[in-house]
Amino acid sequence: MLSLSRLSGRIGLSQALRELIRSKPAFDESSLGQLEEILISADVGVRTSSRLLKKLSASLAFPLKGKEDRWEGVLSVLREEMLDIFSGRSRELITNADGLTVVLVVGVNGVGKTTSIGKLANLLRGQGKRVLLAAGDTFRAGAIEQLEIWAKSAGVGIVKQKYGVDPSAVAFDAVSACLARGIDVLIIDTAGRLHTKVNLMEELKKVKRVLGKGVPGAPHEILLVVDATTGQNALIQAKLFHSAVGVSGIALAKLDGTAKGGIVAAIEDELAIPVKLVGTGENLEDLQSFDPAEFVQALLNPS
Ligand SMILES: Nc1nc2c(ncn2[C@@H]2O[C@H](COP(=O)(O)OP(=O)(O)OP(=O)(O)O)[C@@H](O)[C@H]2O)c(=O)[nH]1
Ligand SMILES: [Mg+2]
Repeated sequence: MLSLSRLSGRIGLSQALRELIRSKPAFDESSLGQLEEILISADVGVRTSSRLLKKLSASLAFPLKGKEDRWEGVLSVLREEMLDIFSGRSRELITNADGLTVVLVVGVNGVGKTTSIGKLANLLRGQGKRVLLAAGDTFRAGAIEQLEIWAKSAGVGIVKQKYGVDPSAVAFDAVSACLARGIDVLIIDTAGRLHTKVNLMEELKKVKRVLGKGVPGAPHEILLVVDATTGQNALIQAKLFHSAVGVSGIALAKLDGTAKGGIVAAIEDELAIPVKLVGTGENLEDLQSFDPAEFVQALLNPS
């Protein structure tokens, strides 16, 4: 598994920082603009980059004098502000203390929902939880079989119906099955949908309503999967899914496939939705809890 700290050498921001520092060891006012460019090209986003830059300008008095390690000072201000962006949000999966926890997984096509569900089921089962998956994607050919393969690999059960069935019927059945079998966590797969398609968003709202009728407070977690390689587009998806169904956590898939990764900071800064899980590969074990300290270190580590 690729750990977050091992990502550091591959993240564009840290590479670009290294080059900038090498070419220009003294930090001056023009370095601010160069830094901003680097942040934006690493997907940190315009708004969040300007927040970081503002903080930096406010804490540095130009011209900087004396110190040999001025970049160190700059980086420590950046790290601190970046950590502040991630502070104050719980990254634990929300669980239902009174019984069955229901996790609804949503997102646009192909971002990594089904794969992340398989990995999450494995993670939870490893923690001793009894997990069941529901094949709520009754639309895409092969989706049910794909989830069955993941269920088998993770060693958990699955509830499925035929293709074309209303996903909220699958969700309702799955809840009944979980209650009958004393399951701890139900994870529901859904079909990929464009965040701009109103009728498909309505379908998700219906799944949510039906779940709430089956178990009080369900779905306890609405996990939006976004693809780290799509950059700023992930931000738009998160905004629209959040306004439609209320996203409680983000799983950032394919972080291994991008040299950027700054999108995590943009999502948290602009939307205040916690990134809870990070996918770093296609295998069962390639999912980890998101650790902001480790991530910021990887992002802003020029050595
Ligand atoms: N490298 C890498 N690939 C991933 C990761 N997560 C998912 N994938 C790959 O992304 C592709 C799509 O994954 P799926 O899990 O089928 O995505 P989905 O969102 O369920 O897709 P739809 O159901 O069609 O909307 C597959 O080829 C996965 O192997 C990841 O963290 N890293
Ligand atoms: Mg899928």
